[in-house]
Parts: sequence; structure tokens; C-alpha cells
Amino acid sequence: MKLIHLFLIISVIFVIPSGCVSEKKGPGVYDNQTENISYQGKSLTPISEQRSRDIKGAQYIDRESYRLQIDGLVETPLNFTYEEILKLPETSKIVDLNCVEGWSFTAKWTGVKIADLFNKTGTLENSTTVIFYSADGYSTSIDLDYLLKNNIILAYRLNDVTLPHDRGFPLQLVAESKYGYKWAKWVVRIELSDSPYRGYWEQRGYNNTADVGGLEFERI
Ligand SMILES: Nc1nc2c(c(=O)[nH]1)N[C@H]1C(S)=C(S)[C@@H](COP(=O)(O)O)O[C@H]1N2
Ligand SMILES: [Mo]
Repeated sequence: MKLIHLFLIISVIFVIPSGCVSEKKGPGVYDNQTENISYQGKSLTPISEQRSRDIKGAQYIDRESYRLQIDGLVETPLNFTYEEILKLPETSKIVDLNCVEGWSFTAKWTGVKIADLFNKTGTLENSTTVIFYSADGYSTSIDLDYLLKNNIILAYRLNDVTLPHDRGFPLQLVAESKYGYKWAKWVVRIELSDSPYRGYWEQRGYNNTADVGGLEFERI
């Protein structure tokens, strides 16, 4: 055997597989839960490869003392504990998050339908806008109609693991087909209103409708 052949064989056995295998990361473990990176035959972006964006860094919200406050134009303002939210019917879906910075990822989101929360508080007839307030001072708004018609959820799990603290624990709005800045994380309060509202990025010129593929900026 010529030396070159021996070299090729060694390359095939050791170098190529190790080069390829080490590139592929398996599913991550978060808080003792292993994430799933496929669902219903579709592949999901592993959490370690998902990008993230926030104005102030991670917020650490305590599970026991957390309350989700729902008020404004509702019949009965209510506070929900984390456990109460987990007990409501759960919904899972695969949804892409698209940031205006030009990146996106695909994940499985599991959580509670906003409609189920509003069934408990009731909504007044003149309410049109839903405002989400977050623990880091962030806020954004979405039309009530859009939330109800599209079965929009507040997610408490991402790829089947509890939403990590640096990714919005306990709740992130899964605003399907809207740009990432509508996907409020660390949500602590939901207010129903009868007038348009501009959140953190919307006050800085980002489109208040935020449909993916539509205008990113508008004159305000
Ligand atoms: N509370 C809060 N929510 C937020 C933000 C933020 O800064 N604070 N950034 C938004 C933006 S611009 C994007 S793109 C998404 C990113 O969500 P991710 O961390 O799940 O990727 O969160 C959105 N929700
Ligand atoms: Mo974003």
C-alpha cells in the first residue's frame, strides 16, 4: 500500500467523522428537562442556536410570588398565579420568530390561549387593544381581534422545556406572523384599552401593525 492510500484511509476513519460529528449539537438540557428538536415531523431550532434580543438583559422572576395581572376594560380584573395558568388547557404550536434585525428561528411553543384568560376576566364591548407590560419595563400592544381569531398563546414552554429565565420566564407572547418586537417576554400585566398604544419599539418608529414581510418603520 502506498503511503498516500494509508493517509486517505486514516482521514476517512478519524478526521472526517470527528469533524462532522462535533459540529452537530444534541438537544440541550434546561432545568433538568431535555428539549425536543422535532415535533410532528418538523425540525425545530435547538435553543442553543436560537438568537435572542432584549433591552435590559435577563429578568429573574420568582415562580411563587409571580402574578399575571389583567385589568383595564375587563368585567373583572384578575391576578393569576403561575400554577393557575399551568392548570388551564394547554396549546402547542410550531411558530417562527422573525426579528427585524434579519434573523429568525423555528420553535415549538406551549402555553395558554389568551382567549381562555379573557373568558375568566370578561372583556368590555369597547375594548380593541391589548397592551402587554413586562418586568424589564418593555411594553407592546396587539389588536384584541387578532389575538382571538388566531388563537394566540402566552407560552410557558419552549421546545418542551420551561421557558428559561433569560428567554422570558414565566410567559412570552407568541405573536405569530408579527415581528419579534410584538413577542413580549417576562409578561406581568395585560391591559385592555379602547385606543391605540405604541410600545417600546413602536414609540421609536417601528410599525405598530408589525406584520412579517410588511413595513418595519412608519412615520410617527
Ligand atoms: N420584555 C421584553 N420582551 C421582548 C423584548 C425585550 O427587550 N423585552 N425584545 C423583543 C424583540 S425585539 C425580539 S426580536 C424578541 C426576541 O425573543 P427571543 O428572546 O425569544 O428570541 O423578544 C421581544 N420581546
Ligand atoms: Mo427584535
